[in-house]
Formats: sequence, structure tokens, C-alpha cells
Amino acid sequence: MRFRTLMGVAMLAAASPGAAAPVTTSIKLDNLGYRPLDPKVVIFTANPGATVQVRTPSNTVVFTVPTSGGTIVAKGQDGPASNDTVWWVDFTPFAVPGTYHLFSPSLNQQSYEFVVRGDAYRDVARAALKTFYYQRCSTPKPSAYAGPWSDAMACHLADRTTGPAIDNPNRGIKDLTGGWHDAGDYNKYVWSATSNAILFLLRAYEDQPAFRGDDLGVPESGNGVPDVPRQLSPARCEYRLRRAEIGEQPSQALRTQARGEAQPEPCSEIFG
Ligand SMILES: [Ca+2]
Ligand SMILES: [Zn+2]
Repeated sequence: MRFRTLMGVAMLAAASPGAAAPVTTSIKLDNLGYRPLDPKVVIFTANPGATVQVRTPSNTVVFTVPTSGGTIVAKGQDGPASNDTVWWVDFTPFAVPGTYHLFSPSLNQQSYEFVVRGDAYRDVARAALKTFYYQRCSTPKPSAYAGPWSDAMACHLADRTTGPAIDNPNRGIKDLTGGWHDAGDYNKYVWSATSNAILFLLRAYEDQPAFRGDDLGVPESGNGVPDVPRQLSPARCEYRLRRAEIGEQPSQALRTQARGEAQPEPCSEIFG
């Protein structure tokens, strides 16, 4: 009897528009969210049934696929990599900013919450940019900027007296302080890490006004100058050139210098 009562309560809860359904990882969506006019395709690895709803956190249905628009398409086997059987649920026409989850009445399961918002990617972009601060080598990182990852000591100051790399010409002792750690292993690479980072950061700065802010929370923030170029400070540029001088994957500019064809561009011409 007690069991039947509990079952009754459970069924009532499932039918109630105000009740939260279990969150399932069978609904794979962009947890960062979607900008209003972006394509919005969610991958189901369980059959979503005939309709999928977009709901607010209080479970108000604001859009139903495909009744209100969008499509549900069975895509079959996704191949040996996952062995999943997948369905694509496209709710692109829904473009009202807010916080939502998807709900499948057939599965009686819902997705994680996500946002539809013009700046849906703002936080992740800022976190990615801030990474370049945490990775700075040979400089203290006070808690005012680094929070729980602060480090009062400048790291790797022994790099001031770096000798030639193995199997490279001996060009003497070089000061290779500065630059960015590649990762938690503290290696510092020129070609794969620093050069690519400089290229991508400058491209973001050039193409996207959102990357021209002065409020990233780094020592150069709030000085009236966008933070992204300052992330690429002359110190980091000079580090790249110095490192190339001792033979590790020289940049194209330094290769041409080595052939006597041209001088490398001074850092001051790149960064002002
Ligand atoms: Ca600044
Ligand atoms: Zn370091």
C-alpha cells in the first residue's frame, strides 16, 4: 500500500509542469550556451520521442520542437568511436535570451541548464585570456590578480643565465626570463606556444571588439589601454626573439636574418 502511494506521488510529480525531471547526460548540448542567432543543435543519445521542449528553470514551456519550429532527426549509428545511436534536435529558431533546459516528455528527462544570450561565451573568453596572466614566467602574481593561484615569488629566475640548447650552436649565455609557461610543466616553447598565442591574440583583438576591454583583472587593467596587447608585452616578444637566437625553432623573421636577408622586426615596431 505504501509502495502504491509512493508510486502515485512519483507519477503525479512527473506529470506536474512545476516538477523537475532527472537530468540526463544522454542530452549533449553546449553547456556554455548559445547566442540568440546561432545554430542550436543538441545531440541526443537516447530517443527523444516526437517532441522536445525548451523550458525555463520553473518548467514553463517556451518552445516545442518541432511544433514551434526546428527539427528532430534520427541520425542512426555515430560510428565505432562512440557506438552511440544519435538524434539531432535543432531548436535554432528559438532566440529569446534567458536560462533554459531541454525536456523530453517521452524520456521524462531533462538536460543541464544553459543560457541563450548575446554574451554566452564572455566568461569562457575572459578565462582563456586570463590564462596568459597565470602562465607568465619570472614575475610574482599577487592575489589581487591571481586569487587562490597567487605566487609571491617570481619563478625561474635562473633562466637569466641560459646556455645553448643541446645540439644547437653555442651563442653564449642568454637571459631567457619572461615568456609564458606552456602548461603545468613550466616548459616554455617558442614556435608551438608563444608564436601561435601571439598570432591568435592579435587576431582576436583585431577582429572582435569584445577583446579590447581594459578590465581583465591583470596588472595592466584599468589603465585606459586594452589589456590584450599588454598581455603581449614587449618582454614576452623579446623573450621569443631571444629564445630564437639560441636556436630553438627560430621564427621566420630570424631565419631570414640568419641568411643575411633581413633584420627581424624589433618588438617596438610590433607593440609600439
Ligand atoms: Ca589595460
Ligand atoms: Zn616560470
